[in-house]
Amino acid sequence: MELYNFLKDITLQAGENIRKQLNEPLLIETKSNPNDLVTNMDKATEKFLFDRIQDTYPDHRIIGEEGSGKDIDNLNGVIWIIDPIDGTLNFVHQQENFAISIGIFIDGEKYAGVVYDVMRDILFEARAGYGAYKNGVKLENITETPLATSIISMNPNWLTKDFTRDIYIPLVRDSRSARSYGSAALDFAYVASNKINAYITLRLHPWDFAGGLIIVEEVGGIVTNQLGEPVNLLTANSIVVANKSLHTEIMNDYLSPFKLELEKIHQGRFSKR
Ligand code: 2AM
Ligand code: CA
Ligand code: CA
Ligand code: CA
Repeated sequence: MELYNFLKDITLQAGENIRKQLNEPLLIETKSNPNDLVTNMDKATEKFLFDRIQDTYPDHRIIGEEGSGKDIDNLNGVIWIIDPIDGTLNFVHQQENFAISIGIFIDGEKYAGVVYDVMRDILFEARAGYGAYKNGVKLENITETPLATSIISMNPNWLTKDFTRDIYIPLVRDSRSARSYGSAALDFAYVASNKINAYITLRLHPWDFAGGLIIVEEVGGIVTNQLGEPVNLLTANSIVVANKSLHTEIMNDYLSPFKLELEKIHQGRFSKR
C-alpha cells in the first residue's frame, strides 16, 4: 500500500512538472526515423521518476523507454516499467493527449498500474485484485459488445501497408467506427473506462502497455498478442485488448483466418524491446 501511494504521488508530481514547463522551449530529436521523436521533457521525466524510485527503493529495478534498464532480461524482484511520455507526437504537436504510464510487477506478477492524462489531470489507477479507478471513482466492469456496435481504436497506418491492409480492413469495416488517439496507454485506459471497446495494434513496447494492462484487466478486459498468446513484458508485442466477447470475436473471425500471415509478421520481429 505504501508502494502504491508512492507510485501515485510521483506520477502526479511528474505530471505537474510537465505542466509547469509546457511553455519552455523544447529540444526535439529524432530516434529510429524522422517521425519518431523524443524531447528533453521525455528524458527529464524519466530521470525524475528514476531518481525518486532509486532514492526510496534502491533495490527496485526500472525499465524505461528513454534508456533505463536496457540490460534487464528477467522479471525477478520489483520491476517498474515506465513510459515518461506516451504520445510524444501529441505532446509536441498538440500539448495534450499524452500520458505518463507506469506498471509495477513483483516477480513477474502484476502489482499496480497508472496511466495519467497529464493535461486533463485524469489519473487511471489500479492495484491488482482491488479494482480500477478513474480520479478516485471505481470503474465498472466493461460491457460485452459485438464488433458491429463497437468503437475500435487502431492507427490508420496499418491500413496503408501492403502486408497488413487485408488483415485489418475487415475489422474497421465491420465495426461501428474506428478512432486513433496516438497514445497506447490512453487507448488501454479508454478500453478500461468503456469509451472504446477494443484497441488493436501491431507493435508496442512493454512501457506502452505495462500500466494500462493492469488497469484494464481489473475491469474484465482481455489482453493478448494478435496470435492470442499472453503478452511478454520483456519484449515488443502485437496487441489486442477488448472486452471478453469482443476479444473472442476479433480473434476467431478476423485474426485467426490470417494466422499464417500474422505468424510470418511475428517471426523474429518481437524478440527484442
Ligand atoms: P510514444 O509516444 O511513447 O513513442 C502512437 O500510435 C503510440 O505508439 C504511442 O503510444 C507511441 O508511444 C507508440 N509508438 C511510437 N513510435 C513507435 C514505434 N516506433 N514503435 C512502437 N510504438 C511506437
Ligand atoms: Ca517514443
Ligand atoms: Ca509509448
Ligand atoms: Ca514515450
